[in-house]
Amino acid sequence: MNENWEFTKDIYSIENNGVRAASWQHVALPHTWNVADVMDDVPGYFRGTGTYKKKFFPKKEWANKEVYLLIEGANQSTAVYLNGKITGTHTGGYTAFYVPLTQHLIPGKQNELIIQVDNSHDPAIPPLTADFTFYGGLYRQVSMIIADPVHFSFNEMGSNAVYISTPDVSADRASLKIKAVISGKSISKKVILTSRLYDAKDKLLVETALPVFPGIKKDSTFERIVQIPQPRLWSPSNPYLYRVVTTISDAATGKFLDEIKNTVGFRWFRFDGTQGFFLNGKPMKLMGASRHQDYEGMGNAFSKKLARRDVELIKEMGGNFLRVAHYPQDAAIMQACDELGVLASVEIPVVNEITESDSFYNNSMRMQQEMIRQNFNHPSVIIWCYMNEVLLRPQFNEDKQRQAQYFNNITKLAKRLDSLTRAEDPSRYTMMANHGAYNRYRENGLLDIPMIVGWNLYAGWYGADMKGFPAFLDQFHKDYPSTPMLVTEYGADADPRIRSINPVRFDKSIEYSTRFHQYYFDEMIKRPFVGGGMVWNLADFNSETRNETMPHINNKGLLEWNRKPKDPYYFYKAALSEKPFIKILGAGTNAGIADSGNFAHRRLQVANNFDAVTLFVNGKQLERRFTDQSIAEWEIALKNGINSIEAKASKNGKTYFDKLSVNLSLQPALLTDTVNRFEKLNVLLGAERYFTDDKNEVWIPAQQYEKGGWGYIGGKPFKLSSGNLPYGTDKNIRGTFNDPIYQTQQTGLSAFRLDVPAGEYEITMHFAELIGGKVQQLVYNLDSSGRTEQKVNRIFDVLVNGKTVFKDLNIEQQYGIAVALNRTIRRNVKDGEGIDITFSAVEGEPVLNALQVKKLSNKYTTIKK
Ligand code: GCB
Repeated sequence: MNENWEFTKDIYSIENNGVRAASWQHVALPHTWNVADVMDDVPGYFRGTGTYKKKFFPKKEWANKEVYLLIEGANQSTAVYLNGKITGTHTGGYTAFYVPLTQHLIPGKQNELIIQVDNSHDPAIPPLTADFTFYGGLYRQVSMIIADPVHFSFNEMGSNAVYISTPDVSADRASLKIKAVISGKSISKKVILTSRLYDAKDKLLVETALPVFPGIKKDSTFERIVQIPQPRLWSPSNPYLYRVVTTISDAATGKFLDEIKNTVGFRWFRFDGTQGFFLNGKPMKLMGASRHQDYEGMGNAFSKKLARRDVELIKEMGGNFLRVAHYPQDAAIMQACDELGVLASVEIPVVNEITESDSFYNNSMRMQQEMIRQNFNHPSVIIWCYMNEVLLRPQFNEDKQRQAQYFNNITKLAKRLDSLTRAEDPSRYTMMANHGAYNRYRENGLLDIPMIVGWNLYAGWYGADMKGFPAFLDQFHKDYPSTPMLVTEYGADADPRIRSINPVRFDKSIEYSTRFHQYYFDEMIKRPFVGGGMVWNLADFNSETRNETMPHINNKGLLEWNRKPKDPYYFYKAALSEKPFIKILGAGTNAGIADSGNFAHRRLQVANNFDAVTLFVNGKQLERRFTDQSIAEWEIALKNGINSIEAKASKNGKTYFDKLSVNLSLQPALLTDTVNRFEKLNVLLGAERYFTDDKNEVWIPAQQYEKGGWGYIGGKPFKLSSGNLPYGTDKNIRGTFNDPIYQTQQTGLSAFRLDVPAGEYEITMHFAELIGGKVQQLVYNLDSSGRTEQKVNRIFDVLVNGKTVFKDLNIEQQYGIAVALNRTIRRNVKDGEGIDITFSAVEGEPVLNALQVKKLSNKYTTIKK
């Protein structure tokens, strides 16, 4: 049912026969209506009702059947109408559900299906707030099921009504429990319920048959336990899957009525407070990442194949764990985990806060139950989680008594969810993922409820110092020595366009993030009591309310939004993969400033799992370096143009290598240099990072002017007085995708001078007013503390070689706050004249955010030797 739908966001009323829907658009499923508006500069995205409409032609024979729709995911409230009559509703955006159609179906005629999906904020439905986008739409597959009147139940919370468990598993024997729920308005005939177990080669191992007699209650449960000697065990290194096929057939005629196929894996596991995790009796550190269902250009609506690719990427990295966060995801993800051997936890989206209402409680409980039943048969799943950072946004801060009651209500809900989970599935562990406010969770009793305590830890990112991470782990373990723990999140933003030679926290550079991951990984490996760690996040993802260098995107991914690996991904591959691996990391940046010998210097890292690596730069062999924390490092010198880099290492007599070619555009230190002639320069003022823009231009940090060179004269880098940013702002700059060009600035400069040789030049100045206005309060934005910034008075003139370019420029008044402004001019420059951009204040301090200078021709050139 995925093709040929009509869709509208216009108001469409079923009762009034579709009155007012003005425009319909032809769409195919999966579909979301928020692909574009989550990326624009206008805050917010469409959160309302979308209507989907489809005509279909049920066959005449269906008159004797029961017909259902299976909707695998619709965010977040759904109502289904068939031929104008309501036939089903569902609440919650992340679990599948069946909708009965039989009652209003007209076989042998054209029927019309209308599905209305609403993604508006609803205080009764989790998630209420979160650091991800609540895309609306019918964003997973929809199918129609035509069933015999006697069938496996459709009333099992979206599950397939056959539950497989393995109550006892050892290397010698395993028990297999098959529980099936059979339905049928009236089972008027005797039927046979059969289950068959096949091995991976399709050999039938066990068959059970159970007669079911007429007159049983609707939705009756039947159970069978069988014993399997010497089972082949399921594990990440050998994800061996058996198959269980359960059928209903007519006892008299043998006619087949319904069939459900499941896979089954035999494994046993346990978590231990001091020794971590054990699978099939052997210790195993769980290492992997969390995943959001979100993809560049597609939002949450994409194919099962692409979903599966994410699990493959974890596997290729050497990971053995996926935290399916913060909500249940496409069935293809869980299937891939089973097949590829990736252990998993799954959770419901109770994130940040709760609503103290029965409806919120009930929705949460039902979501948890739907999640468990729908994912019950996956051997990869070992943990059910039900809350993430639920104390992040404590309500009632002004009324401590009321707040205590609110906390108490959270604890109550946690207890109910935990008991429900243990009752639904005694074979798995329960978990909550908490943020670093240790005492708040402890005092509210939340550390005593789940079987595993998960911690989302960001010391060295949101918290000042990375050392806070091991300190936190040790403290918790000291206080709760027998409680198993996982590091359910850790990560640092890495904007793939930003590089740094001296990385610092919050510069958003890839280099800082790689260092962060090396440190965290090492600290977890050192501590057996840490069951494992899940990087936040596998891939960059959309969070519409975020600002920062890449507005609307959380850049903590090991992969970019389109799944291109970043350096930290390769670090993990080196650290985790058992196969030999060697990879030269991004080589920093493709731009640099020459030293007197016409080379640019930088650090080069090679991720690898060898003891030592030899490096060749432009054919010259450098010193062999030992690998430390999966990375070997050198200081290298690169020349202008193409540089070839090769890294080599050997193991057991075999040599492995990786090659990288870096096309460096080298900036002469002296602009009069006749070897590296000045061609162009892109400079970020007030920044210490390198940035590659959407035209593939590389921007380098500014420097102070020295004779014969280039740079600013006077002023200082813009720095917010509050917050943690090393420089610049995290405001979204309107009118550009290249926010980092505008987010930093030199304030109070008197000039920017370039001692370029004679010629014709194009000069582009970039400005943005960075101060003023109300800054939105977002926990996740690095520096947006909900403050209102006082406007600054700033009026200045800009002259280039004595000629006025801006007179009385008042950026805020003329263009607005955080709006990109650029101006391009051309100038003929005489020999010895250079380019002199001067700033003179009328009021306040002049500013410059970025500058581009490009040589167009050598018109006035008189080259001096
Ligand atoms: C967290 C949240 C997650 C955020 C992440 C971040 O602790 O659980 O939803 O995306 O931090 O990047 O800030």
